[in-house]
Amino acid sequence: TMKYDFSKTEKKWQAYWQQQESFKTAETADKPKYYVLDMFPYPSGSGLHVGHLEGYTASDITARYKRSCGFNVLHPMGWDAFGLPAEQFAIKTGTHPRITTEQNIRSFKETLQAMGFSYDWSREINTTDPGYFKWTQWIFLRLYEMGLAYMSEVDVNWCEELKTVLANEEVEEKIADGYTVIRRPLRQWVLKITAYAERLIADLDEVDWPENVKQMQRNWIGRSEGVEIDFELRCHKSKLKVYTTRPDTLFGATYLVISPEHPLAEKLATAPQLVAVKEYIRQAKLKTELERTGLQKEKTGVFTGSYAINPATNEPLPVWISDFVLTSYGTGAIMSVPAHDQRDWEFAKQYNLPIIEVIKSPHNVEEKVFDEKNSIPVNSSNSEISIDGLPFREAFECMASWLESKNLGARKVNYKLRDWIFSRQRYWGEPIPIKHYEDGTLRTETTLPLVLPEVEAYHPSSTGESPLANIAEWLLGSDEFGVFRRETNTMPQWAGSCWYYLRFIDPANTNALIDPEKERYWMNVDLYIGGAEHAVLHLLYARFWHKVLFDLGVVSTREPFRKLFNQGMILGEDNEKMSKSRGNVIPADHVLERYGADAVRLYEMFLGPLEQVKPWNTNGIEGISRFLSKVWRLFHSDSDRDEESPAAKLSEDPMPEELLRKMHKTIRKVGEDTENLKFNTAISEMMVFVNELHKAGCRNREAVETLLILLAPYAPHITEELWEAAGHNSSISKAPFPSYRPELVEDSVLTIAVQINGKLRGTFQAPAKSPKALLLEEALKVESVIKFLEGKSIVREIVVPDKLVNFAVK
Ligand code: ANZ
Repeated sequence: TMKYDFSKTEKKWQAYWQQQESFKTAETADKPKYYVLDMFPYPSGSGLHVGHLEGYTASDITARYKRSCGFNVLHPMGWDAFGLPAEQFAIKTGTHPRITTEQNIRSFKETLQAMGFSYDWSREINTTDPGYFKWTQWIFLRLYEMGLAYMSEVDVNWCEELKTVLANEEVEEKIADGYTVIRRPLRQWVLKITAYAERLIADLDEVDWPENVKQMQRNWIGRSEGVEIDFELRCHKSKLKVYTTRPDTLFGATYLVISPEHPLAEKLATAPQLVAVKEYIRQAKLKTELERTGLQKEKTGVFTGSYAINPATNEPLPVWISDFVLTSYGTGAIMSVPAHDQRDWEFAKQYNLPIIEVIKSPHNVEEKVFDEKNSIPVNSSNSEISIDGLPFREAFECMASWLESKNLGARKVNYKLRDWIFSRQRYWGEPIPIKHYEDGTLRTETTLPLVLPEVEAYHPSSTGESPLANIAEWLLGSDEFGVFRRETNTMPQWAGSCWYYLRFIDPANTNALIDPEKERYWMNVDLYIGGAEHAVLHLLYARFWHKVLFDLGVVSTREPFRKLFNQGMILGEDNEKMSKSRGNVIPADHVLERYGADAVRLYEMFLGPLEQVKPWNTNGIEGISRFLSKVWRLFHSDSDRDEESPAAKLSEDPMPEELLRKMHKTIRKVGEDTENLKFNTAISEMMVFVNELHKAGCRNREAVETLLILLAPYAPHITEELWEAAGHNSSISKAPFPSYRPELVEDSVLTIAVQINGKLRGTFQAPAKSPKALLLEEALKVESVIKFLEGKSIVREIVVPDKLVNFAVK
C-alpha cells in the first residue's frame, strides 16, 4: 500500500541533509542575517525527554522559516559539558568524566538528529574541548588584568556532601535537593560583577525580553538608595556605621543591630555578656543565608551590653547582635525602627525594646505604617531639624542633607548583588590559569590552554582542595620568576556558557576568540530560546561577560541576546513536573520511534501556546498522525491499486474562488503566527486548509505546493518527500516562503453593524470596500433600524468603512 512510512522517509531525508550539507551556514554578507540560538544542553546521563525537545523544536521551526524568508540563518548546537554529575560518577566508578561526557553527547546528538533539527553541525562546540576552553581561560586572564578577578578570603556557601563552594544563586536549589550548605571562610577567586551592576540594570531597557525575566534580574541586582549613618558608641572610640533606606525614620530608631560576623561584634560585648555573645556567634555560622533571613523565622539575638547614641535624639541605643542582619549587605549593621519595620517590630516585641512612632497613617491612627508611600513623619524634630509632615521623598532628602552637613553620614547606593564566587574545588572544570610563587606573587600562565592532567582518583582532597592538588607534576614548576604552584581551583560550570554564543560564529579560530568582522555581521543573537530557570544565573553571568568583552573591544554590542523567549514547561501526563523520582518522564526516543519526528514536532507545538506550561498527553499525538496521513493522501490514495504517479495527480485547473481566498488567508496567518512563535494556531490553520482541499477534491498544484512549503518548517520530512513526489529535484528547504495577495485575504462580503446613538440596532451584508453612500443607503433599509428611527430625526451619520454605520438621532 502507499501508506506513509515515517521511519523510512525520515531516515532518508536526514541522510540527504547531512550529505548535501543543506543547513551549513555560509558567510554571505549579501543577505540579512538571523541568529537563532537554543540554550545548549548539559549532556546528562539520563538523555533527552519530550520536554527538552519543545524549545529546540520552536527554534528549529524559526530557523527553517527564516531561511525560507531569505535570511542567512545561523542555528548552531553544542554542549555545556563541564559539571558535577560526570565528576560524581567518576568518583564512584573511576570512569574519566571525558568518557562519560562523550557517550552522553553521542546519545544526545542522535536524538537531536532524529528530530530533523537543522543545525549546522560543522559549528558544534564543546566547552570541555581545550580548543574551546583556551578562550574561556583567555577571558579569565583579561578579567584578572582588569582587576575584575581577585582572590579573597570570603565566607562561602560550602556544601558538605559535595565538598565544594556554591554560588549564592545555587544554594536554594542544592538545599532543596537535600544537601547541607554551611558558611565558612575560604580563599576564593571572585569576579567583580558588582562593578557592572548599574549597566546590568540600565541595559535591560534595550532588550526584547519577557518583562518577568527583566524584573527578576532587577530584583536580583537589587538597587537601593539610602544613607550610611555613623553612630557614636558610648564606651568605644570607633563608630558604628549603618545602612538605611529610611533616614526619615531616624527619630524612631530605638536600638541598633549588627550581624554576628561584624568586626565589632565581640569587641562590643561587655564582660557579663561575653559568653552569650560568643555562643551566639558560633551558632550563627551553622546557618545558611536563607535560614537566617526567612521572614517567617523566629527572630533570635543577643545584647552586647554596649550602647550607641542616636544623633537625632541623643538617646542611648542598645546594640544587639542578630543573624537576620546579613554581613554581606550594606554595612552589616542596621538602625532598628520597630514602629515602622515588620522585622524590627517582631524583634522589639520579643526582647522588650522600646517602640516609638514617628510616622502617622493618613487614613487611620490605629493602623501600623510599614510603607514609605504612606509616610508622614511625626515626632521628628530637634533644635536643628524638623521633618514633621513632609512627604517621604522630601523627608529623606532633608534628613540626608542634615546628616551630611554634620558629617554624620552620606548618601549611598547599594546593590543586593554580590561579587561572583568563581572557584570550585573540582577536577572537571576549566583550570584557572594562575601561578602562585613562593614570595606570594601571582602570575598568569603564559601558554593557553592550560589543560587538565590525567588523575588516578577524582576525590577532592580533605583540605578542601581539588584533586589537582594531588598531581605533583602538574601542580609544581619553576621558571625565571622562581618556584611556583599552580592554582588548583577550577571554574564553575557557568563559565563556559557565558560566551559560547560567540564561538558558534567562529568556532575554529585559533588566533582569536572571534573574528571581528564575523562578530559584527552576526551579533546580536536575534532570538534566544530556553527555560525560565535561567532567568538570573546564566543570563546574568553571560550579560556580565559580554559587557566586559564589549569594554575590551572584542564585541561590538552591549547586550548579547536581543530577544529572549521562555518556553513553558511540558509536564508529565499526571500534570507534574517530569522527573526521574516521580517516574513520569517521557523519553524522547520512545515517542520518536513510535510516532516519528514530524508528528512529535507538530504535537509539541500543538499542545498549546509555546510560553504556557502544559501537560503531555500521548493520546493527543494520534490526532497529529491522522493529520499527517491527510497531507499524505493529497498525493497517495490508500488503495493498493494506485498506479497513477503522485505528480500526475496534481492539476493545473484553476482553484475555485473560495479556495483561492482560503489559500491566501492561510499564507498570511501561518506567516504571521510563525513569525510571532504562535505555532499552535499556525498548525490549526494548516489543518483547516488541508480539510478544505480534501472537501473540494482539489489537487491544484499551486494550492498543494503552497501547503507543503508552509508546513515544511514544522514537518520537514514528509514535506520533503511530497515535494519530491511533486516532481522537484531540490530540497523544499530551498523553496521561498510564499507571499499572499492582499486583495484576496480580505473577506469579500462583510457584516456591517448599524448603531443608533451608539447602540447596536441591526446588521446587514455588504461587499468589502463599499463606498460610504452605499453603506448609508443599505443601513436605512434594515427593518429593525427603520423601526427605531420612526418619529426621530437624524442629526449626524458616522460611517466606518467595512465595519459600521452610526446614526445620532433626536
Ligand atoms: C531603618 C529602617 C526603617 C529600614 C524602616 C527599613 C524600614 P533594601 O531596600 O533591601 O536596601 N538593612 C540594611 N542592611 C541590612 C543588612 N545587612 N541585613 C538586614 N537588613 C538590613 O533595605 C534596606 C533596609 O534593610 C535598611 O533600611 C535596613 O533597615 C535594612 F521603617 O533602616 B532600614
